[in-house]
Amino acid sequence: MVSASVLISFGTIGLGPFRGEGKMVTTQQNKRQNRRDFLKKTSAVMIATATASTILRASDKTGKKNLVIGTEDFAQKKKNLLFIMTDQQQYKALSIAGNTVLETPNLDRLAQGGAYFKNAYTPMAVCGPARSSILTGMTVESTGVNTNGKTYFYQDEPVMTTPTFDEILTESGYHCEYYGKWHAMSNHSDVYKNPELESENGKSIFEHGGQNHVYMDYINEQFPKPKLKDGEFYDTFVKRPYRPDPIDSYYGKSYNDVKKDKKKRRSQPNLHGELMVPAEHSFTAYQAKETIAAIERLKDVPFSITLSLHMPHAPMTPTKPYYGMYPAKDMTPPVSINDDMSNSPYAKANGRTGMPEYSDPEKIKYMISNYYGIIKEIDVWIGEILKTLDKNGLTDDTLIIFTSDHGEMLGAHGMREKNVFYEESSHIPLIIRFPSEIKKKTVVDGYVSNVDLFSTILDYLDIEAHPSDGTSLRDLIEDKKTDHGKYVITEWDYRGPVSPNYMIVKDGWKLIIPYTKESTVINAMYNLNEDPHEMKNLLGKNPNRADYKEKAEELRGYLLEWLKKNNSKRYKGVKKRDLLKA
Ligand SMILES: [Ca+2]
Repeated sequence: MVSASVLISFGTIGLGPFRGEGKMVTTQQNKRQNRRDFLKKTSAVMIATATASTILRASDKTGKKNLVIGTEDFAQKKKNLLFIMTDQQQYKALSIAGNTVLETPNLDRLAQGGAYFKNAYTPMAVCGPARSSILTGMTVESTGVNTNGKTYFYQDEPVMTTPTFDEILTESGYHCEYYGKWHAMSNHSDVYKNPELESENGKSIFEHGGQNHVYMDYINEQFPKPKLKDGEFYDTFVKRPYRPDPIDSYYGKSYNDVKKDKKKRRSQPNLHGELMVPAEHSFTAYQAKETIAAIERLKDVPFSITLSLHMPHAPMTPTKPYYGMYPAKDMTPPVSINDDMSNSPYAKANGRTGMPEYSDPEKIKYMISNYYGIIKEIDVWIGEILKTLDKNGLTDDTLIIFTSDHGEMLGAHGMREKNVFYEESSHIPLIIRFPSEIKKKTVVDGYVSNVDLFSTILDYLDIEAHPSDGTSLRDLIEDKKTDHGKYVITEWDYRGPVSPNYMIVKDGWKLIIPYTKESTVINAMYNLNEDPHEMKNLLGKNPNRADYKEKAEELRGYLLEWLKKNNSKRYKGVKKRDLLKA
């Protein structure tokens, strides 16, 4: 255990600072003011922690300030955490997962040096809810973060009211830094001690778009905005030129053609093509370099560093050499791209009916090519990060977790993005390496959720267990006899029972249902062992659905067990649902 001298009461940490502060504040300015007030309040807590023991300090980049980076007692422990999360990486987008096109040798090496999870799923297939659950080890129903809107400075009701793993690690003497996308409640971010916490325009890296502002400061200095050449447009994300691919609606158009289109907002998922930025200055390169610098700077103190990469989330605009590295003509469209969806609860999901380019087998090849290029770039940078740990003698004692918040449909069922229970969206990569404690080449078949990561981190770093809805993955990693891993549940509660709300997978069977008796959303069950592309719904309108009642009831039984364990208010609705309803 950690020296008692560095422990203080949890007190205010983790509880919404805005609770009981009266009516909702809506303007950005007021939100910022609230954030600053909160930071002032909590800095008093930090000082109380720091004076409790002999303090280790380091200089920041400029050498101007002293950063409190831990205590002497604690530094002896030398167990670190490096948490790497990509955004929107589907399970199959790794060569170790059997992808025969995309090559990810560094991620494969990471997996072979520890535990590789074949059946890891997101808590909920969208950013904010997934990230809030990962950080706190709580289900989506427990955090209350069931939409992306309930993040950053949300104040309508208390959400995400329990501490994150980094808040607990900070209490235990760890130095925590965070690089990349946040997308959770900002009141949990004051534990991070990055040398730079704001962009030049005063945006915190923990507010909406914060990391992008910091990157813009960087790229404006390194690679000023060039003039457009013929056939190029500005990427609305990094404000640099890109050349669209045939899947992009600007393909083959001139700047004058699209000028009148200006009112039509083109968001990140609409952009596909080659980004005209040198590879060494890409967003991924920038975020990876920040992380490498943090490792170098913190090598002598117990650290928790998170690298939360924006990619391979849209825009699908890799730079050269990653653009074209996997030529579009050689890509294979997903088997389910032309699924007729006649018996799917997702017939209209993700605006698929209005976006025919994602069910076009020729056009989707460009998206796959770019997606793979972007992941190849990530893999190269993971290699650089692993080298940095090796070089500094940190490999054995650094727990590395690599995962993604959710997947990407990439044309499966004629869809892009996530938000659904199909494998491409809900099944994610998970690798855990810790050479001093986890055997090489461990493969875990059990079903797990990223809700389990919180307990796993505390367990491997020898921090006292803390209440959560998850369970440490150590039992599965060490192949202990356990019920853990028998099944996994993913939630979806964005707009109530107008879409399926629960997914349970057990023994390759997947049940997908809404959480009320009344919902008109059709039930679905897929046998992934025989139907891996989820094209044959055995329930819903299937005339033989009664043949599958027993299997569907078995899965619902386990779902009810899980809901009961978590004191879910959805228990009764799920129990009453008619599984044979057409
Ligand atoms: Ca995401």
